[in-house]
Amino acid sequence: MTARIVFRVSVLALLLYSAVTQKCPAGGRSESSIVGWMLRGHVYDTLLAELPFTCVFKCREDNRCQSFNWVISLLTCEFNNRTKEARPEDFIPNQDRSYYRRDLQRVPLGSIQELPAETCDEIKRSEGHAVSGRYWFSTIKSGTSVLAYCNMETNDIDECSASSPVCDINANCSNTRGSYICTCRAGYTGDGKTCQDIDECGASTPVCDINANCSNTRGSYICTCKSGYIGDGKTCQDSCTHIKSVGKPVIHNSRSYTQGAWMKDPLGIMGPETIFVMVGYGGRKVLEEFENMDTFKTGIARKKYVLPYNWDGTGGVVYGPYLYYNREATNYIVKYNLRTEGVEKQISLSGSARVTSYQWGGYSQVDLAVDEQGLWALWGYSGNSNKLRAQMIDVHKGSLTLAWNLNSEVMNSMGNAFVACGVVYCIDDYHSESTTINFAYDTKTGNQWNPNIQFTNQFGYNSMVAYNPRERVLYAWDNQRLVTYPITFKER
Ligand SMILES: [Ca+2]
Ligand SMILES: [Ca+2]
Ligand SMILES: [Ca+2]
Repeated sequence: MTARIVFRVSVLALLLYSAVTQKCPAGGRSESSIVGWMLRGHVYDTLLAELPFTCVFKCREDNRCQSFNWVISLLTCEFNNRTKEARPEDFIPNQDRSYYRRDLQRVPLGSIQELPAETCDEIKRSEGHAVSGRYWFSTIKSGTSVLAYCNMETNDIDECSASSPVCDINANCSNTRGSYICTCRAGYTGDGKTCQDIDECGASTPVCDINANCSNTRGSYICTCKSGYIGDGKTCQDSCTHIKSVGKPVIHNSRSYTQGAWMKDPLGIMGPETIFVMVGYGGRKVLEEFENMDTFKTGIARKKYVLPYNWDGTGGVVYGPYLYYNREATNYIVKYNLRTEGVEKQISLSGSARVTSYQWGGYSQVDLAVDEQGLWALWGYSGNSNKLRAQMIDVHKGSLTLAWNLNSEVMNSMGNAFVACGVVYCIDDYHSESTTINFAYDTKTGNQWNPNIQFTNQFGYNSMVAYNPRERVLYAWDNQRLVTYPITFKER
C-alpha cells in the first residue's frame, strides 16, 4: 500500500470507530476520537498497527491504558497512562495524530499500583469526581508506587499514612498540607529521613553517675552502678557504710601455732572457696593452699608454695592471683604470682617503715589489708610519731599511691587494724577478751571518730585481723584458732 492509501484507510477506520463509540457510551460518557490532537508526555508503550482498532483492543488489555494517540503517518499507536481530563495542559493540536480515550473498563487513576497518580487533584480531574480515601501515588517515594490517604477537600496527601514509610523507622512523621515533616525520635539524630542512634555514653557530658557504667543501646542507653554502689545508675550511692557491730568469733579450724594468717582471695579469682594459710610470723616461707574448708580441716593441702623469701609478721594477703607479704627484715612488699610461682615485683615502703609493730610484736611492722577499693599497706610511721599510716597500692602498676597519716594510737599500743569500705579501723587490744574498735578514719570523707565497737579476743592472743570484702567478714588467727567475725554494717 502506498502511504496515501494507508492514510485514507486510517482516516476511514478512525471515522468508523468514532461512529461506533458514539453509539456505545462508556461509563456514562460517550467518547470519540479527536482528530488533529494528541496527549503529550504520557506514553508508556507503542505499537505498530494497520488499524487503530488494534490499538483499541490492546488498550483494553492493559490496566495502565487511559488513552492513546494514533500516529497516522507511522501506523503506530502511543499508549498513554493519562487522559486529557487528567492532564489538560498536555492536550495539544497535532496534524499527524488523533487522540482516543479508552472506551471500556478504564481503570480509575490512582486506584491500582500500576497506575499511580501524582496528586489528589489529578485524580479528581481524571475521574470528574473522587472521594477522600487511599490512592496509589508515584510522587511520595521516588521510583515506587505507594498507597496513601488523600483528602479531596484540601487536595493533601497524608504522606505519613503511606504504605511504605516516608520517614526513618526511628522518626515521627507529621503530615502538613502539601507536605510532611520527619523528626527523629528521642535518642536519635538526623534529618528524619535517616536517623542514627546517639551514643550517649560517648557524650562529653556524662549521662550516668560517675560511679556507674554506661552502655549504649539503640535509641537509648543504660546506666548501671558499679560494684559497691547502689542506685538507678543516674545517681549511685556507695553501698559501703560504716561498721555498726562485729559479732562473736566463729571457729573454723585450729593449728598448733599461736600466730599466723589465713584468708580467701577477696576477688575469688583463685577460687571462691580456696583457703590460703601462712603459719607463724617469722622465719617461714611456705604458703599452703587448700581446696576448701573440708580439706582444710583434714589438713590435706592442695598445694604448697615455697616462696623465695621468708615473711615477717602476719599481714600477708592473697588478692587475685597474687600473694602480697612483707619480706623478712626489709621494707619490701613482695608481689608473688601464684600462677607462675615467681616474684613479680618488690614494692618499697619508705625507709621509715618498720619502726614499730603491733602490740603483740612478732615482726608485725607491716600489715596489709584489702577492702572494696583495693590493697592497702598499714604501718607505724616515724614521720607520724609512730602512729598509723595507711597507703593504697596500685596493684597494676605495683606502686604506692594515696596515703593518709592517721591520728590513731601508736602502733605498738594497738591490737590490729583493717580497712573496710575505705575506713581504717583500729582494735584497741590483742589480748583482752573484751576490747573495742576504738578508732576509725574514713578516707573518703576525712572523718575520724571512736566507734566504740565491742570486739572479742576469745582466745586471748589475736595475731591477725583482716577484712574480706567479698564475704564481708573478718578473718582472724587468735591463739591457734582460725576464726571469722561476722560484721553488721549500718543501714544507709
Ligand atoms: Ca501532606
Ligand atoms: Ca543510644
Ligand atoms: Ca590487720
